[in-house]
Amino acid sequence: MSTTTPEFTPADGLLAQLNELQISFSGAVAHIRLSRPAKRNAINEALMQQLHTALIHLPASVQALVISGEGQHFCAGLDLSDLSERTVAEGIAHSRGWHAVMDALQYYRVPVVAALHGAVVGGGLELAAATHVRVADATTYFGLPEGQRGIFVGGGGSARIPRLVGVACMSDMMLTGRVLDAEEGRERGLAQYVVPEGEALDKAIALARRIATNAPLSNYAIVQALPRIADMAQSDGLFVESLMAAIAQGDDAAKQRLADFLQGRAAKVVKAA
Ligand code: 1HE
Repeated sequence: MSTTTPEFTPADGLLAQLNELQISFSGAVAHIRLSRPAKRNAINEALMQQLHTALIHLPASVQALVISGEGQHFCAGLDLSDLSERTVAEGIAHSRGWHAVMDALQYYRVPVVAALHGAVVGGGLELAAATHVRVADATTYFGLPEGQRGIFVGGGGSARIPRLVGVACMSDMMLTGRVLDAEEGRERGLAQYVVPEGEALDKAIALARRIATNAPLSNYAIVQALPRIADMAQSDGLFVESLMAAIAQGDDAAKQRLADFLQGRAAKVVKAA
C-alpha cells in the first residue's frame, strides 16, 4: 500500500512524540497511521494509549480523520505478547480500556475513515468496526482468530461486528476461523468500498476530504446520533431524530447551504461517474 502522502505535514509537539503512531495533517484532514510494522501493527498498551491521546489532542481544525496501518498489514489485533498472566480483574480492566478508546473513536467529534489492507484481524477488526467508513484494498482480509487463541473479543467486537455482519457470520468467523476477503467483507458491511491493491489510503483521504466539506453539525449528527438512534426503540429514535434534525437545520451552516441550493449555487445530486 502507498505510504507516500506528500501533501500531508507531519504533526509536531505532543502528537509527534507518540512513537507507535505517525500523525500528519492536510487541510481539515488528519491522518493517523498505526506504526508498528515489524509487529504487523499489533496493538499493545502503548499503541492503545497513544491512539487515545491522539484523539484527545488533534486540533479543532480537523474535520475528518483517516486511520491506516504501516507496512504489509492494517493490524494484527491484540499484541499477544501483552496477554501475560492476568487476573480476572486485570482482564476486565484491559478490555474496558480498549472499550474507552474504541468508543472515543466511534463517537469521535468528526467522522473517521479507515484505509484497510492485508490483515484486519482480531482487535484490528474491532478497531476498523469502530470507524465510520471503511475502504479495503484488494489485499485486505478479515478474520477473528480469538477462537483459535483460546480467548474472546474484548475490544467491543461483540457489540459492533454483529451490527455489521450479523451474529451468524461473526459466530462462523470465530468458531471455524473463516476468513473473509475484501469483496466478501464489503458484501457483509465490513467495508463500504473495495479498491485495487495499494489504493485504499488515497481513496480514504479523498473521502475524508469530501466529508470535511459537509456542515460540521451534519457530520456530528451522523456520527453521534445515527448509531444511537439505530439502537433505540423506534418511537424513542424518532423523537431523538426530530430533535437532532431541528438542531442541525437551525445552524447557520445549514441555512447558508439551503440558500445556496435554492439560488442555484450548490451541486446537484447526480449518479456516480
Ligand atoms: C505479533 C502479532 C500479534 C504478528 N501479537 N505479535 N491476532 C492474531 O492472532 C493474528 C496473529 N498474527 C498473524 O496471524 C500474522 O502475524 C499476520 C497474518 C498478521 C502477519 O503475518 P506475517 O507473515 O506478515 O508476519 P509474522 O511473521 O507472522 O509476524 C511478524 C512479527 O510480528 C512476528 O514477530 P517476530 O519478533 O518473530 O518478528 C510476530 O510474532 C509478530 N506479530 N502479529 C504479537 N497479534 C481486545 S481483544 C482482541 C483479541 C485479538 O486481537 S486476538 C487476535 C490476535
